[in-house]
Amino acid sequence: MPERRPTRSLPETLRTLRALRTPADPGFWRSPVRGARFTAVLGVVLLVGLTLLFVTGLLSYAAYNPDLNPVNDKTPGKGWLGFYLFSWPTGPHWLYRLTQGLHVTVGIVLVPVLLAKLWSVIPRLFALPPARSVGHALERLSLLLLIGGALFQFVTGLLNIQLDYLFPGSFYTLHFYGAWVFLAGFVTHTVLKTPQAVRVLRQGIPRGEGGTRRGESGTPRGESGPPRRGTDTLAAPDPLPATLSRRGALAMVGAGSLLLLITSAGRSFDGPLRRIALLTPRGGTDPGPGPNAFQVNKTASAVRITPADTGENWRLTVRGPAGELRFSRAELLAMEQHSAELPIACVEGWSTSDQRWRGVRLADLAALAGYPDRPPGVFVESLQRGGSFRKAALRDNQVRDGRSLLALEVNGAPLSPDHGYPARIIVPAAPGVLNTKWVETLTFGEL
Ligand SMILES: Nc1nc2c(c(=O)[nH]1)N[C@H]1C(S)=C(S)[C@@H](COP(=O)(O)O)O[C@H]1N2
Ligand SMILES: [Mo]
Repeated sequence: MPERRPTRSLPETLRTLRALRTPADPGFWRSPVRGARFTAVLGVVLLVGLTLLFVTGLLSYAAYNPDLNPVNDKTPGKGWLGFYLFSWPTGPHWLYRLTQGLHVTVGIVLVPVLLAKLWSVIPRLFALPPARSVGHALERLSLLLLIGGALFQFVTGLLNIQLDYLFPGSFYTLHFYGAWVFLAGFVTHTVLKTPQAVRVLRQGIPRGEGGTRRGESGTPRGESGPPRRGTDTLAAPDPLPATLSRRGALAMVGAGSLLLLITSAGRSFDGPLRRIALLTPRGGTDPGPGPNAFQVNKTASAVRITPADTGENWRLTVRGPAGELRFSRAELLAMEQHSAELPIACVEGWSTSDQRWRGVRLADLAALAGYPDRPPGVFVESLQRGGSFRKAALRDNQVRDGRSLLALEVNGAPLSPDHGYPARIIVPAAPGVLNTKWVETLTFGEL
C-alpha cells in the first residue's frame, strides 16, 4: 500500500504560507549591500541628474515655440503650465544641440541609477499599513507620483528615441504633463528626504529610522559608532554573506551608466563616436557619400516624395501682404545667396556637426512678401502630404536672424532628395523638427 501523505491542519498551512517571503517583505531581500547609505548615495546622484533632466526637458519644450501655433504643439502653451515659455533664441547656434543632447544622454545614463535606487527601497514601497499619519500619507502619495512619474518619463522618453512612430503627435503632451506630475513628487520627496540623506552620508548612522526588526532584538540601542543594521530599516534584516562591497556595488551601477554613456553619447557627434553609438537607431539610415553625407531623419521615399514632386514643375509659394508669389528653384538661386554653418539637432538627441548651408534668407523672402522692415513669423508647409512634421511655425526672432535660410545647397552641392531638395528651412539653435524639408509654401505674418 502506498504511503499516505500526512494531512496538514489549516492553521499549519497558514503558518507555512506566512513563512514564504514575497518581494513586499523586507526579509525577502538579503543582499548585505542594502542600507541607508547605498540608498542615500544613489539618491544624491538622482537629485542632481533628475534636476538636470527636468530643466533641459522644459527648455526642449520651449524650443518648439509651442505657443505660436497648434502645428508646433497641439495644446499651444499648455495653459498655466506654460508660464515659463519664452521666445527661443537663435544663438548660440548649437544651443538646442547642447540642451537636447544632454537631456537624452543624461536620461539614458541614469537608467541604472534609477533601477538601483528602486531596488534599494523596494519593500518600503509595499509597507503596511499604507499610512501611519497624515504626514506619512503625504509621503507615500508623493512617492507614488515620484516613482510613477519617473518610470513614465523614462519609458516614454526611451520609446520615443527608439521608435518615434509610437506616439505620433502625442509624445510632447504625454511627456510634458508627465514631467509636472513627476516634479510634484520629486520636490516633496527631496524636501522630506534630503536632511536624512545628508545625515546618513555625513555620519553613516540613520537616526530617526527607529523601530526594531526581526533578527535584531539583541542589538543594543543608543550606542554611537559605526553604522549598525539595527537602526537602518533599509538594510536587509537577514543578510547573506557579502560577495561584493557597497563600493563595489556602486561601482557596478556606475559601470552600467558608463557603458550606456559610451554607446549613446556619440549620437551628438560626428566621426568614430557616432559609430560606437550603438544605441542610436538613427545610425541606420545611410546618408550615402559626398557633401550630403550626414544623418538623415526621414528619407524622401519614406514619406512618398517622388522626383516628379520636386522636379521642374516645383514652385515655392510665398504669401504676405504683397500677395501670392511663386518662384522656381532657378529663380531662387538667382536671388542673393547667403551661407550659414549650422547643425541639425533632433529631439531624439542626435545631432550633426555644423554643415555649410546656402540659400535665400528668410528675411529677404519676407521683404518680397511685403515686410521690408521688421519681418514677422512665418508658417512653413512642406509638399509632403501625410505624416507629422510637414508644417511648422517660426517666430519673428528666427525669421530676422541673418543665418535663417531657405537652403538650396549644403556643403557646396545641391540638397540631396533626403535632406529636403529642392528647398528646406534651416534656423540657428532650433530643434530639427522646425527645419522643414521639401518646402512648398511660406506664409509670412499669419500664425
Ligand atoms: N517635411 C518634413 N520635414 C522634416 C521632417 C519630416 O518628417 N518631414 N523631419 C524633421 C525632423 S524631426 C528633423 S530632426 C530634421 C532632420 O533633417 P535631416 O533628415 O536633413 O537630417 O528634419 C525635419 N524636417
Ligand atoms: Mo527630429
